[in-house]
Amino acid sequence: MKDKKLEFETLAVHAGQCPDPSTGAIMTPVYLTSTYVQESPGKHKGYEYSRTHNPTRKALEDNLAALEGVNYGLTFASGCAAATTIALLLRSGDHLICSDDVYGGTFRLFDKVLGRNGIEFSFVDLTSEYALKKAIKKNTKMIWVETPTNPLLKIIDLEMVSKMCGSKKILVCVDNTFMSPYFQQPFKWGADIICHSTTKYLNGHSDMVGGAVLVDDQELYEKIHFLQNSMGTQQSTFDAFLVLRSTKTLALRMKAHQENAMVIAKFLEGHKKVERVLYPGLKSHPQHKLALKQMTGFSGIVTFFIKGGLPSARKFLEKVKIFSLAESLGGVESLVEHPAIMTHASVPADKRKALGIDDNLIRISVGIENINDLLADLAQAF
Ligand code: P1T
Repeated sequence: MKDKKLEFETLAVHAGQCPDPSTGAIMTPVYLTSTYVQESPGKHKGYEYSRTHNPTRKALEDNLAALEGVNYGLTFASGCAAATTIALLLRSGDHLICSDDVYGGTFRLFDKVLGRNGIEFSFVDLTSEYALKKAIKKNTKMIWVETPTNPLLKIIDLEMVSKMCGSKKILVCVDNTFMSPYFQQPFKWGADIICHSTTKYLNGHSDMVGGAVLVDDQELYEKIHFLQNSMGTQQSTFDAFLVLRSTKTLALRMKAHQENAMVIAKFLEGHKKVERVLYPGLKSHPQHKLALKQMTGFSGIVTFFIKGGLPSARKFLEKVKIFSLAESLGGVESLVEHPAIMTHASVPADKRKALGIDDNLIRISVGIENINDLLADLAQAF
């Protein structure tokens, strides 16, 4: 659904949904059904089997498409299921260029699963226009951009990447998980495909796992839907309902995440036990200006290097009380984690070292609790 007349907050509450025609129920029902009765063979109401289509999932898909400003949405069992399905647009012998700093599970999927089945992958520092240009080959079919990257929060210039790839018919896929469409809409900068781990900000309540793909082009949508239906990578109906409920408060939550994250980033920047802070909203971030250009906010993830190496990081992570030591991000509760041992353990140690995912690196997902409690918790953990 593309409705340019309505503002983001209004679309978040209403897009893709209307009161149930039979009861007036304001919330889209959870259509827990695997099949749909047909009047005559092939004569049905648009739904045949729930792997292919489901009304609850459809409401969420239309809602997310409206929020990203495109025509089509698809939802998946997880962010990784979404990535798998997109990457399988490529065939054996095709080449995909991926940002060098990405979620460890995305790296593992490309390097250890799809890479072993004939698709060629290069992991490149896409903050460098020169590096991207050099990496493009005759068989390059897709660029995979995570921006900000996980966990180092590098910003990749979406306009630069899209301009370079557009003329060469290379698809640009942007993983928009860290920003959510509230703070970044990659289609505005020329991306072809957007994906999300809806497990994170879109759902925001840490009670499900899911993924989404948003595209504007009908042919591309049909190709991805064909793959989804063939492989069975679709989102479960109940989990789709949970995300649909959650996007209604996305704007409110994102504002709260960002407000707290900015205070925490500044607190960390001034703390004597902190070596360096990475947060796109800080003037000290190497790409702060680019962040201001392509994002409308900075979201809630803050990364920092603690003084004293792994022992010091371990001590800090064991001492937090309100922050929970856990993988994932984007929920209303504050989380903290150690990328080298947790989310990015599947990235080989030498690659982590080259990227700068050091043993004293800590990643925080700032929740929406009261900022004074969060600051007090961090202060006591140091
Ligand atoms: O966990 P899943 O829903 O399959 O999503 C994978 C994924 C995709 N893209 C990004 C940017 C992600 O951060 C993730 C998952 N990330 C974590 C679990 C994490 O703690 O970083």
